[in-house]
Amino acid sequence: MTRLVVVSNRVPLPSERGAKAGGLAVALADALRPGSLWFGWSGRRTSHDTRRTHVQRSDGITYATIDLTDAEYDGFYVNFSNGALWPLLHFRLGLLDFNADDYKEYCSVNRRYAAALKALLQPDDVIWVHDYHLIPLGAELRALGVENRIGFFLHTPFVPPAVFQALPRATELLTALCAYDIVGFHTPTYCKAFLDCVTECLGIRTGTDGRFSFRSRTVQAIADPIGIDAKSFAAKAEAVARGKDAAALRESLNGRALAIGVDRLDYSKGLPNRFIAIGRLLANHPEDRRQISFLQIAARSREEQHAYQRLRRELDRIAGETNGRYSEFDWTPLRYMTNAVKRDTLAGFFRIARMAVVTPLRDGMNLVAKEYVAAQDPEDPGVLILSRFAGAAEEMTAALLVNPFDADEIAEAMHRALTMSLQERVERWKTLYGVVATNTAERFCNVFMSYLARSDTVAQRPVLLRAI
Ligand code: GDG
Repeated sequence: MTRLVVVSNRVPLPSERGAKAGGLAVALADALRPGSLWFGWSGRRTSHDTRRTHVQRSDGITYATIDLTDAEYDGFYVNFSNGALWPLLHFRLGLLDFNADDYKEYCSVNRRYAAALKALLQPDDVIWVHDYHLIPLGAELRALGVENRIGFFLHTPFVPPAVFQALPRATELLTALCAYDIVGFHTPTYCKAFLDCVTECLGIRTGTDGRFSFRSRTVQAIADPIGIDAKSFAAKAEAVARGKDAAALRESLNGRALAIGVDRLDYSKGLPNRFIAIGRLLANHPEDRRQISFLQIAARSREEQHAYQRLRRELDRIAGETNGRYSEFDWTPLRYMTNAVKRDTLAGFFRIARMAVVTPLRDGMNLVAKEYVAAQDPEDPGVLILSRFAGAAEEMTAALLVNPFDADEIAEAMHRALTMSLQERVERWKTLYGVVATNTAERFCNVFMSYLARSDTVAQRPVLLRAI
């Protein structure tokens, strides 16, 4: 029987589950049936190269991990993946920091992953590689003679040729992507941007069905939006909203409407503009003062990078200014915390919130938008304010869509959410819930797996190049 091998940069080991269940682990829960293998980095750094693969089993799933040396961690993970690829793929060329040695380390770690993984592979395995850290992995496996079906899914946006070509070695990376059988993206827009890059940078004609031939191999590009398990998230939210933490939050609101933002502390998430928008709301609509309390949970991430340190300082400043200016002795407009909150607790908080403000400058998909909708009380749902530049906006058109660069537009959407009739809230929510309950995590996995599994029917399947 075919075995699924999932590869991601960081493997969430069963022993570490708890406070922070990553979106990837949750999304793949359905695909990872007993018998599957999950391979990647252990999260451990060592001062010297051990070249050991650690293997452990839990609930029938095998977890195989390797450690990275400090030099590999810096060059591969911090500098090239997060310092060059992440800003590039989020249209932030001003933050792109390319260094040829880091790129070398990136390629060399991918080579190491390939060698360690090859030793674990069986002939019928299908391999599903995740995210921008591992773009060259497929080509490295091919170079070692691996002929299994290999798919790649990118969790970030993909950029048009004019942006992509700003990266030194862009063509090498694009060529590496063509070593996969399937290349998946969240939205038709990213899928098209990739095909445009293939045509423009590699001079290859691509079909309207997302297929093209490259060096005797057929590559299939697809759009396959990631989702959540909406029903179980809704049930969790309903239960947790009756619990202790939710009661404490509700009590602290004193009858005011809660606006919530939940993001990794990342410059792609548009947090400074969101904080400025809160000030604009209070300035432009004095009648809304004391009616709203904004809670921003922004769990710290990638703290070793300067761009993230600068972001924290900027947010501290704007939050301080806004609260200094508008707070009253018994009301603070903005609560801002950088500690992570438990996933279950978050679900309850989402249910209490009258609106969620999800305004990334760019985002591959944005699962928070989907979680917020799933968590709502169908009788009295809150309002989703969503950036046009989140992948989720291509599906969630019944949200209040805003330009995240325009603080006044975000402020107006917040005012509209505060004053929206119950009927409009219910109508919008019903449409949004329909999307979230249809495009689930299970569907995401099934669609990708149907392309990845070698079968004669693959050729006849409809290719998801249209918006869903
Ligand atoms: C990447 C892409 C794409 C957040 N704070 C806490 C916490 N979270 C959870 C959220 C959500 C997940 O983390 C974040 O997912 P997002 O999709 O919003 O964003 P990224 O982390 O940037 O994810 C993104 C995603 O991959 C999947 O393909 O959608 O575009 O950038 O589930 O709820 N969870 C807990 N505590 C927190 O404080 N437990």
